[in-house]
Amino acid sequence: MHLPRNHGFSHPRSSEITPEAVYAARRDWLRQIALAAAGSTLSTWAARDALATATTPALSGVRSTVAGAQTMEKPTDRGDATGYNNFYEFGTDKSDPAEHAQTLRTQPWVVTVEGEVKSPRRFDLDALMKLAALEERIYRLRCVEGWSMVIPWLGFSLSHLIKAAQPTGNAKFVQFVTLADAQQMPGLGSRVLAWPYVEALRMDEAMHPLAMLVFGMYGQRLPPQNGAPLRLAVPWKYGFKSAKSIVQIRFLAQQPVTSWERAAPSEYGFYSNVNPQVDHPRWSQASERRIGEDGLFAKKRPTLMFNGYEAQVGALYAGMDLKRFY
Ligand SMILES: Nc1nc2c(c(=O)[nH]1)N[C@H]1C(S)=C(S)[C@@H](COP(=O)(O)O)O[C@H]1N2
Ligand SMILES: [Mo]
Repeated sequence: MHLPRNHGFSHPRSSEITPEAVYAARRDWLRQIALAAAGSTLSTWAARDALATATTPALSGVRSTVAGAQTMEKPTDRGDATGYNNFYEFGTDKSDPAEHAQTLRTQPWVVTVEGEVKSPRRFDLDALMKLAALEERIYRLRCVEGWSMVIPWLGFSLSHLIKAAQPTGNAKFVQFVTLADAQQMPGLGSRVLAWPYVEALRMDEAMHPLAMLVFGMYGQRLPPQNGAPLRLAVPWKYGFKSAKSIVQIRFLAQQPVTSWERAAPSEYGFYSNVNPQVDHPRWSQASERRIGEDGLFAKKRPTLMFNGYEAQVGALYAGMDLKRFY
């Protein structure tokens, strides 16, 4: 699993027990129950998912022409992408976010831009969404735990927001601070991470056109469990860099410590680039399971350097020792 050693929880271990296979079996079982209940109740996961899909506002974008933004792979089923999540503010089980995030209040939503900028600013969601034309991009997301998905995201390059923010010449890093509201987020009662969840990118990484600010997926606004109303998608890095439900963007002169580095510095580095040659201390990162390729017998896929985006982003790391800067 994703959790550091000695964190005080008893969790199933990584890859061997294929948590996604367990999840898939449970999901199929819940679908059976939902069918049996035949609409008489909304208490099952499948029925709730159907309702959530039906009530999430539509969103559309033009097909992105950014190089690398259109994998030809088949997108993961929406139900899997919205039912199997990591969003620890709502709990550490994969089903917790879908179950507990539905009450997240995303309106009004303000994002403050601070730190090394010409002048600090506040953006409401509408203002942010108007900074550039929305695009659809189909990116793989590779979780450090060994599973991956293919998701049609809606948003635009983070660089548009960075340009609007007018960082000063001192800005070398961008930090993303996410919502931490104990009233809405039951997971904040746990000490598994220090809240708020924070992530960061080096400035040139953040300016890369593939680094995406996301407002929607599958032709709709983001569901709460996927990080509504705005999150990152940084496709060449492990999933935990893609911070959800962002409320603050800070430009910094010094490299900040991220939540996962703080929790377990020997397991999670600042860069977190997908790299099949650098193992997690407790498991191999050489292969992955694609969610939806169900079952215990589904073949693992080899993990690609930079999650398959090496041609686009490799130059950002030229000359760096990626074993040291993991
Ligand atoms: N605020 C916040 N963002 C987060 C996380 C989290 O726990 N809290 N989990 C991360 C991890 S580990 C992954 S793999 C992705 C999962 O995104 P998805 O649920 O949309 O697939 O979100 C990332 N963003
Ligand atoms: Mo992850």
